[in-house]
Amino acid sequence: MTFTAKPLVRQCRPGGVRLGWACLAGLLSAATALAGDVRVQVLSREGTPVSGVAIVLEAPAGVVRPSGRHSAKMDQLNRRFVPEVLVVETGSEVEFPNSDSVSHQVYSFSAPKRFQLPLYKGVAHSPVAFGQPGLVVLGCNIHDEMVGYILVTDSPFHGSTDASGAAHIPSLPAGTYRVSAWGPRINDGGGTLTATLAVGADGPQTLTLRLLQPLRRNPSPRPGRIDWDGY
Ligand SMILES: [Cu+2]
Repeated sequence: MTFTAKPLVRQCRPGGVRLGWACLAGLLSAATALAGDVRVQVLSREGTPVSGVAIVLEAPAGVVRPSGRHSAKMDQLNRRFVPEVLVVETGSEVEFPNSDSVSHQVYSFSAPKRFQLPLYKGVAHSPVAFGQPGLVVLGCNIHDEMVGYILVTDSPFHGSTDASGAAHIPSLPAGTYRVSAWGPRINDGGGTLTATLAVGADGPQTLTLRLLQPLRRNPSPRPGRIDWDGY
């Protein structure tokens, strides 16, 4: 069946970044997943998969929510954050191992979580807890080109798109969900696409989000300017 996504909501203002109305075309179809599973696929304007897009499904009122505090990992490899975009539930802890041969000094000046990890290699620091929802923009004080993102969400129903442009969110209770898709190279809607998705008891479903605007060449936002004095 055909599903047309509408720019319904203004939401996802992570890290104080104001994101606008979404504009997208959506297609909902049957897929070969388990009942209650949702697959969200993000395609570029040209139809190629878009990886590293954070997908969050906000549950309707009354849905029983599983506990979602977890441990996660944001690695550093080849002078990049891996993954570039990580989605965790509020209250989760994230490790920041450095798998490079060079040292990194990781920091965030984003409002939901300000922290810095003094220059290190390997596993030198304790995991960092993320207790407030929003977008945390990561930088390295040594390598200005490094940028990574941690989207902290109150929703336990989330994922990020893989190399095929797809995110798989399993075991959703039936109901109507608000879907948001954020990516650092998405131009549409200021970076966030939104849609509503009805998940039925009978239904594994795929929601395909096709971008209307070309992708940005460089990820945005960038880490905030840093001032180590007094930090
Ligand atoms: Cu670095």
